[in-house]
Amino acid sequence: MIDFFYWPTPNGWKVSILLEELGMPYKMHPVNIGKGDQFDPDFLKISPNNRMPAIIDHDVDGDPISLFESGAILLYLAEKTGRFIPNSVIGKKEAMEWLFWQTGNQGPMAGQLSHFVNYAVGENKYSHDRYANEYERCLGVLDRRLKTRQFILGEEYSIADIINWPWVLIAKPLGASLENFPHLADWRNRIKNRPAVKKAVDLGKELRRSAPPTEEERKILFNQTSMSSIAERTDKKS
Ligand SMILES: N[C@@H](CCC(=O)N[C@@H](CS)C(=O)NCC(=O)O)C(=O)O
Repeated sequence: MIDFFYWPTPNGWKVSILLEELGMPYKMHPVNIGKGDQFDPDFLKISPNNRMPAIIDHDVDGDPISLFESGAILLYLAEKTGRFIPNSVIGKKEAMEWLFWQTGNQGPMAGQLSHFVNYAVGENKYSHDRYANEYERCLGVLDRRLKTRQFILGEEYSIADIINWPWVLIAKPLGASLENFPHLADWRNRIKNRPAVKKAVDLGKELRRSAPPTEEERKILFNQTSMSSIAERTDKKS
């Protein structure tokens, strides 16, 4: 059984999609990032960067093991089950390239863009444009890759698709259009129709915020330094 520490956002969906695709039993534990659950000392023990997703795998020889960072979790579960990852060295190399590309490029750019679209509306045009351009550039990278392929690694759906898809799903709310990226748009729809993906994106949808963030939420999410929230919350618990 997997303990799954989750909040319904694109980074959370990467792992919920793979768990659903694998049909692996899991128990979801909401990490309300707007309320500061990510700073709970017990959570920091498994996810030291105060970010979800994270998991604890109990189905191992010996003590349960914990993992943080979506790319590491996807790779671990795929290797463990031998599914959604190629067998060959070259195939794995390509999977790795697109996993690292997502966590080093598309993910951070989309995350920062989301900040300027949703939370710092109209406050800094230069920063907003910078992230919007970078996100759009990343959409172009994926579109070119998919021009001659059904999926990112070729004919087989894999963790390379699973990790890249959630931030493409929400292109429109991020202010981007897929009109100029027809191969990416087709790929987005192909994956969206998978039953496991539908179930995974619906996981915890009742938890999603329906109103703009409160001042408290802004403070927790956007004014983090090495000294602020973590120290404050750790002190309260100890
Ligand atoms: N590189 C991380 C990114 C995870 C991430 O940014 N998670 C966000 C939610 S989408 C989070 O937990 N934020 C909490 C915070 O900012 O304190 C991964 O791929 O797992």
